Amino acid sequence: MRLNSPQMNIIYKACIKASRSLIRDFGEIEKLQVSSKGPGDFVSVADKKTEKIIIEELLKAHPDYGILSEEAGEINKNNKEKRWIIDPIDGTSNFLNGIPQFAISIGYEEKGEITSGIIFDPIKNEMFFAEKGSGAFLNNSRIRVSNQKKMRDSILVTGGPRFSSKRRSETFDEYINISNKVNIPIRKYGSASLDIANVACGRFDGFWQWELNYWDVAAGIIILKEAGGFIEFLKDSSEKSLLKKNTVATNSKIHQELLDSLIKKNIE
Ligand code: 2AM
Ligand code: CA
Repeated sequence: MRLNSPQMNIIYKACIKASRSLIRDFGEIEKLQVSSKGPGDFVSVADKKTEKIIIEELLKAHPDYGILSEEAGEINKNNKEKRWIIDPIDGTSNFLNGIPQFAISIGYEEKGEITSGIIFDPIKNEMFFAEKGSGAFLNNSRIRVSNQKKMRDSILVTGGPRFSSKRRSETFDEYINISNKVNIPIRKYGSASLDIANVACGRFDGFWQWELNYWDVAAGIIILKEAGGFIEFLKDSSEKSLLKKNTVATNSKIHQELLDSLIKKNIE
């Protein structure tokens, strides 16, 4: 790995260790899909197992650091100065269906700011990582966002509208509006962290998705920033809170144009 700080080493080791068990579990999914019980329970066990390995490994290095993780919630709650933000399997539905598009995402936050992060796709063996001031990398290579300046020539990615969301109709309108406007290709890959990582390395030019959780985006924040991109969280006027991350992440050049194209109703 090209970054060698103690903090990167800790999250790198935790990530690699957890990925071994995750890859094994993914190999079992196919068999489970034909069983009558289905893979649902198995996946939630895999999720918790991966998370346990990550947390154990991290706490071994710093037992007093805070943790916010999708399944386990908060650990060492009082330590808000130094904490890790973890998503053990981002892209759970893909994992559940045997679709190889999911990642482990670990961000490290100091005094409220993410300063290092890893997003690891264990199936493609692609590790995206970055540290504040040191650039962003994919495996051994430095990465940068695309140079695309116009949205009409862009390729975008989104989680799209979620049917459970009260924002469903708005997000659906946005989706249709943007794709119809100038026939911009929009992809829907099902893992928010990998979507952001793929903007960071220039495969996509922009990403948006409403109501994500902090663990979906934490590592992506630093990876995208260090790759020269721009990530922004829009406030929802009904919630007045930044707890749910209404996320727009781009190569920075198409940022304003994408923002303008999203329906701004309900967004301050
Ligand atoms: P997950 O796989 O860890 O649940 C899918 O559109 C992306 O959005 C995934 O990264 C998924 O993370 C994330 N997401 C966050 N909250 C979600 C929710 N309530 N329902 C579906 N996907 C959600
Ligand atoms: Ca997630």
